[in-house]
Order: sequence, then structure tokens, then C-alpha cells
Amino acid sequence: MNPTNVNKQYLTFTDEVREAIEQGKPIVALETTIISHGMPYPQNIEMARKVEQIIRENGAVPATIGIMDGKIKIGLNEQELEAFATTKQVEKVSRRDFPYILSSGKIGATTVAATMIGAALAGIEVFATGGIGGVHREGETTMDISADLTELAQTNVAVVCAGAKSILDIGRTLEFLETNGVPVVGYKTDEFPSFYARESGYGVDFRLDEPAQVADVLLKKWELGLNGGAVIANPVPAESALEQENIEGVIQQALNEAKEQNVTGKKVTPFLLARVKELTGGRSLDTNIALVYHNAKVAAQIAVALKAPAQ
Ligand code: PSU
Ligand code: MN
Repeated sequence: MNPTNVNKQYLTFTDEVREAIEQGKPIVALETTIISHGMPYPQNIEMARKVEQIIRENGAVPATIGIMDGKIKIGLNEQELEAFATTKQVEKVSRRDFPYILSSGKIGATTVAATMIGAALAGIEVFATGGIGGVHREGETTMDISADLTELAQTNVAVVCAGAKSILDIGRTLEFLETNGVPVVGYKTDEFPSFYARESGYGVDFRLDEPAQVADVLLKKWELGLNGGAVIANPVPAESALEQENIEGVIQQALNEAKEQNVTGKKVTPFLLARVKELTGGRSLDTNIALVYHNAKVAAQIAVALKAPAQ
């Protein structure tokens, strides 16, 4: 089913986003899980504000998406952004959780999967985040595979990210994407980045160096009726990157702790992110913030190119 046919009565828009949609302006969606579960306060609210500013500076309109009061909010005002940054009991919402959270009236932070759903309902084609979820290490036995991957298989939104974290099994994540027909574009890179690091040891499907080239590939995909998203993998800027060798030990320790403490289901990713941050003395958080800003810039450029008249 094409999600754009679904009833839109649950969507509410800020004036800025509503006008942008009406006027056909470029828009970039942003997620709220990264605010509520991906980073501590106050860095999360600073990041949430600045990422919106970067998108505006690059010619697009930001639309941070979250669930509140039984509505899917497309664009958040300052007060709402703060609620996602400071409220203790924000639910983490993926595709599975979406209908219950909407029904309950609870505050729900949207993951990559759920933000794609909201963006598609609103007609937004480009989304900037940090990293996508993926197949977890030992996923072949635990079956812990992020719903982000199955969402990318079906929902027409391009996700600009810094690849997938090496807390995941990157090889199997790429295999899953291939099976499901999700193009993985290396933006100015031949290697799939691993979030904190610019390298992973895995290649990309193809490399593109210009926003207009990315926009053209997306248009062709969707004009052909090949439903689904695309991963636009944009490596963290070199000056903010961590070395892959250095981070591996930290990741191993975090994974061992998660196992010992029986952390499962949707708690796994936030647990690992928080431990990696502690074990790197906060360096991983600086890297995380830097790569989100870079993704926002590239996403805005792609959104602008998508709206540019065909040559
Ligand atoms: N990666 C990050 N920060 C995050 C996430 C991933 O660096 O906050 C979040 C995203 O919202 C992503 C989600 O969609 O974790 C994946 O969770 P899971 O593995 O439970 O699907
Ligand atoms: Mn999972």
C-alpha cells in the first residue's frame, strides 16, 4: 500500500512547514528519537535547534517529526522540541508502536522508521539523521534487525546518514538492504561509513559526488514506481571522526555489558549509544553531533536539487 493514500487526519503542521508544503519548497525531515534517546540533555536540545538552523541556511525548511497528544507533528515549535529533550518518559516509537502511541496520547519519539512514515504521509522526500539501525551483531541468532531496514524497503524517503554504527553487523545490514532493493549511495565516498569512523571495510553500491546526481537517482527510482527509500551514506567529516581501531574495544565492552544485563528489544540501541559515550569520555557524542550537522547540510542540498527544474 502506498502510505500517501492513508488518511492524513492525524497530521498537524507548524505554519512554517505548512507554507513550505503549499509553496513546494524543499523540506528536510528530522527524527526525535535521536533527541529523546540518542543523546543526553542539554546537548540534545542544542543539537535539535542547530540542525534546524543548518537546514534553513542551506535553503530548505526543517520538519522535526514526533508524536504528541494523539497527533503526528510535522514540525515542532520550541516548546515541543524542549519536551522531547527533557521529558523522562518519552516512548521510542518505531512502525510497530505507532498506532498504540497515537491512540494513547502519549509523547512518542520517532525512530528512523517511524520518521520515514510521518515524512511520507506529509509528502517529504528527504530526511537527515545520524545513523540508521541495522542487523545487530549475532542478529543471525537473536533476529535483532532494526525495523529501519524494512521501512527503507517500502517507504519513499531518502535517508541521509553517516552509515550504520559498528555496534551493528554492517555486512549483514548491507546484505539485507540489497535483498530489499534499497540503493546505498556513497556520497563523495567509495566506502560505506561506520558512523563514528569514515571507513568500515565495506563498499557502497555506487558513489555520487553532487546533490543533483543524488536527486536524479531518487527521481528515477520513484518515477519508475520502485517504491522504497535510499540510504545516502555521508561520512563524518575527517576532523571529527574517531579511529575504527580505537572504537572497536569500546564497542565490544558495551556489547558484553548489554548481554550480561540482558538488555533486549528496543532498549539495545540507546543502551549501547550511552555506554559508548561514557567509555569514550564523551568523544563519541562530539562525533555524533558533528555528523548530524553534516548530514543536515547534505540533505538540504539534495532537497533543494529535488525541487530544481529539470534541465
Ligand atoms: N543511531 C544513533 N542515534 C540514535 C539512533 C540510531 O546514532 O538515536 C536511533 C534511531 O532513531 C534509529 C534507532 O532509528 O535508534 C534504531 O533503533 P532499533 O535498533 O531499536 O531499531
Ligand atoms: Mn532492535
